[in-house]
Amino acid sequence: MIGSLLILAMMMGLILWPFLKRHKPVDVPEALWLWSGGLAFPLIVLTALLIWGLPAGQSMLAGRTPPVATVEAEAFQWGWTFRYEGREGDTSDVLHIPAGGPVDVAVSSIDVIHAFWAPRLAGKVDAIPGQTNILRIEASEPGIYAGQCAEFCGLGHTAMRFTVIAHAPEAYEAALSAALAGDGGG
Ligand SMILES: [Cu+2]
Repeated sequence: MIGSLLILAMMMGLILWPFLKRHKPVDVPEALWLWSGGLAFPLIVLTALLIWGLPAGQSMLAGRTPPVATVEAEAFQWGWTFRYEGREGDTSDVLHIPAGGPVDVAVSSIDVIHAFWAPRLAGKVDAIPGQTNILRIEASEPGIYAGQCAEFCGLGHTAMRFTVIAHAPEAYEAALSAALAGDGGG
């Protein structure tokens, strides 16, 4: 954010430069503009972003530390079915996780491409038919977090929301059992 604001300010400065300067314009050789502004500058900026971005992206994927829970998120037109490792049944449009540790979500789809996205818990990952993508999410505090399909998937796309409920770790198993038993899969 700060970097892009600095670049924006620099570009605005360059645009304003000819209007503010009353004296004879400085003749900058074209080759200098081309090599510095067109090649060197973007190369430095993009390399810096890549160095920062690769580990940031990697941390979204299942890491080396074992997760505290593993769940499945199956997308369909237009909703979500969540299943839990070692448990019978499922929940619809509400995902229960323990707070305070990484949770691996195995994301897939039964029809078209969707995307799993709970903005406050992680980045987004595509839900692709015939393929399972693992996304690591984490809620530092117990609470209710909003989720949304993030890939246009048809007329019901905008309403394809879900909720992630993060429970205190000691209350998780009981809360999950209640949710799985509660409404027979709803
Ligand atoms: Cu969608």
